[in-house]
Amino acid sequence: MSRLRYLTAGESHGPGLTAILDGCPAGLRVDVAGIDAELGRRQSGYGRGERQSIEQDRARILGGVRHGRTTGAPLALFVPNRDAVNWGDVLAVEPPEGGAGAAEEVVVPRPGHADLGGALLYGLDDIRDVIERASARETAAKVACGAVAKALLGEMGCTVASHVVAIGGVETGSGMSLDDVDRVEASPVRCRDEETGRRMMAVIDKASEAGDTVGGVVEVLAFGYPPGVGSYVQGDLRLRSRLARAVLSVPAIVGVEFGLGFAAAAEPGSQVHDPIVHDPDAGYARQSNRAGGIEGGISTGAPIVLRAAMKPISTLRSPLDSVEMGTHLPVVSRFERSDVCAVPAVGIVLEAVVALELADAALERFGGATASDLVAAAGAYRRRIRER
Ligand code: EPS
Repeated sequence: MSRLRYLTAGESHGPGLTAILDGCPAGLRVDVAGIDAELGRRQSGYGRGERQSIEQDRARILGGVRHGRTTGAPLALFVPNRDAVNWGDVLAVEPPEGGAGAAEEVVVPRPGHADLGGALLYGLDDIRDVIERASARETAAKVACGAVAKALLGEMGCTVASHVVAIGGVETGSGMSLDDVDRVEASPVRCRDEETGRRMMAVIDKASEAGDTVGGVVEVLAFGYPPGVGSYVQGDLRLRSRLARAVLSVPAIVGVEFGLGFAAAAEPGSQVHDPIVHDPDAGYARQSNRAGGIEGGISTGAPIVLRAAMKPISTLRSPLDSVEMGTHLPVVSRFERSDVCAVPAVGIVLEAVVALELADAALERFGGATASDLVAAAGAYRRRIRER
């Protein structure tokens, strides 16, 4: 069903990450600097670990773009790992000299990670194989694909943005406009309120001193998304179900809510639903946007608003109890270089997966072998519903 789909491959400390983005219409302007800008945003943020000072993520486009425009062919994207040179033969494709076991094996799973489940699932003696692919490094490939989806949405007048609304229990209110974007981007924790941002940084510092980690909540908004995308006729076509799956595909995301979200469960219906109005020029609209831009699984044309909760990073400098695989002896878990807080960074990843899903859903609704076909069909739909 999917029109725009992507797959990623690659390990955290291998040569790099590869992504294939299939189904992008032809004629879309794609510049590598735009993709790199998104990759740079993902690397920044207060609370990130040492790895980000090694990497300066840059994408190479290996297919699907010619003279600055997509051709309709699949895009092939590659983001090299600068850190790969520091890992010698650990990730070598060929068996190491001295046979298996020449590189030190990881046998103690870290609680909260994919380590134990992955080693059991794939019958692995060395947890390194799990760590490498389960690492959030993979999200760089998602962001590279998301940058292209954002460019496509941009053609339709749609902008996807995000801001951090909570870190480690320090919260600010939800809601943002495009006027807030510069303020958010200037904040080390991507919080639009400076004072709250300082308190968020203090919480991160405190966790760092304690050898601990902190999670938080990010709000993602899509402004200018066309109405009429998604459907109620099958559950998997509902725009919320599609977006929820996309958001929950990001490592460490444990919850998602739309519009009023969980708060709606405590309010009477009169305080939850958005009264409908009609303007002869603008057509149908809502007096408020408590639904978060989606009703009956269909976009309303109001901003799409969702929030995602990220659990604290599982790798702790003061580790939790674990068990050595094979011997079953109780041990404390091992420490693998990590972040204290990746909430600001996950906002960029969430923007990417939301943009990919919204672009895919729009392509399903409006079709188009070229970017301009898509824009024309979305415009025709807007005109049709205005006249109803
Ligand atoms: C990350 C790269 C990783 C981690 C982090 C995120 O690099 P390394 O393992 O070399 O330090 O810093 O990943 C995790 C915390 C995790 O749990 O996977 C990145 O590029 O985002």
